Amino acid sequence: MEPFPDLPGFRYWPGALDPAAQADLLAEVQTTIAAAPFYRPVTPGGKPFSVRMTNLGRVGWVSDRAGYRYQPTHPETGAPWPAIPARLLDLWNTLTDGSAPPDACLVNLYRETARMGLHQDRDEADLTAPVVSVSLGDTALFRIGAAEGGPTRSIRLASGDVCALTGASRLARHGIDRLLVGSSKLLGDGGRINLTLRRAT
Ligand code: MD3
Ligand code: FE
Repeated sequence: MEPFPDLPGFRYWPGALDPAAQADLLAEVQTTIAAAPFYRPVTPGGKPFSVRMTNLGRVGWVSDRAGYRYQPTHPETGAPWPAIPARLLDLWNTLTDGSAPPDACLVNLYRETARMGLHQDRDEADLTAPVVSVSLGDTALFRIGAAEGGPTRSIRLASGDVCALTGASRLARHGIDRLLVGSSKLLGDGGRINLTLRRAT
């Protein structure tokens, strides 16, 4: 569950969700985000992300020319984000035993050429609160290394895999190099959805 001694606090449960649980979760997320369509954020420098995004929860992570932040409404529709489904809150409770509940769930959609450069997640108020990530659909080549820099390693995140970033790994540098296109049939149109549960405020 803590597979890498050089990344203390990185917890990984391959296959945590069986295929039926993956399909149920995906269906609920798709129904829920009908009210909060995927959109393509831009970096503060104005460059569009290749990943499309939406959010669930009291606040959601957004990026635009004004910077990165959490806000209570969808940047294009102005509507509040839909609630985080109970099954995701249950998963958080099971895996983080007793950590205060998440108030944000970023939903990332990767089509075949989408990627995410190496970065740290530091827009949350309490950087000691864990992050929980759930992968659905095509396998991704995930890259992660220590907060201080130095070597990185590549990990395949497949559909149904869950990881939690706690302790020192919470500030790890990480990104998505690419998808293994066609590796899963879960998403009808192909690609990958990643859900990250966070305590943002
Ligand atoms: C390591 N998402 O949304 S999930 C992100 O697959 C993000 O969409 C990737 O990086 C994705 O910020 C990676 C795994 C993950 C999520 C959060 C982390 C790894 C993390 C926070 C700290 C360290
Ligand atoms: Fe991240």
